[in-house]
Amino acid sequence: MDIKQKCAKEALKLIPKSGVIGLGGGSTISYLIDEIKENKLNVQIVTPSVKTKMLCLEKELTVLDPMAIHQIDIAFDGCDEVDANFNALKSGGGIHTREKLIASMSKDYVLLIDETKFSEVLTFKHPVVLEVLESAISYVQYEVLKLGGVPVMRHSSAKDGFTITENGHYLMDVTFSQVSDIKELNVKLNEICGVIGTSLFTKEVTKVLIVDQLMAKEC
Ligand code: ABF
Repeated sequence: MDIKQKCAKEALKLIPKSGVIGLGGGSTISYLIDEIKENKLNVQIVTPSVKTKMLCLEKELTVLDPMAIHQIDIAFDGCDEVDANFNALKSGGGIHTREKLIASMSKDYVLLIDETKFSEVLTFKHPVVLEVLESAISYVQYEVLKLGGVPVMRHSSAKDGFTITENGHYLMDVTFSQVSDIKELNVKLNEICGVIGTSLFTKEVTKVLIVDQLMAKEC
């Protein structure tokens, strides 16, 4: 069995029999959707991801608009890297602003990973991605350089130009070679005018499921 599938099977055990749950994007979440369908769970799903929404609708699962929701009991998501203090980078998908909204609404936000994605302290081998307002691109690049980051605009391909998010904004991949205070960095990035959201999650994650090992944040 695929390791992500195994992780999804374990995640299923955390889902209540009914109610509203959050599902993010990524391949592990796709497996979790299969499990929810197969096990006939009577849940309503709220998701930041168009792909996840489509997969759910294809399986005739109920999908709610996040606009109608202000609280979720439990939400599941993938990530690129998470550390022992539950700081996480969710840089690959480019939908982190909407993912963070679902995470913020959720009492429990569980990351589903394999052990290659876990580190004692975030290594920042993945960039911090900023969703940026078009007119602020230059200004944000300038401010990010002052914080020691190296900004590169994300391209869908050289021909197509910059990647545009589902919110109509741009993605800036910012590489940091050294980060002394992760939370402070996130505060500073969020303070830059024109930054809509960062892919660095410093306070939302409450649990991490490493295949079949559940870690919970101490409150
Ligand atoms: C997403 O989850 C992105 O941050 C990341 O690229 C992705 C990885 O998840 P998986 O390994 O399950 O595909 O939210």
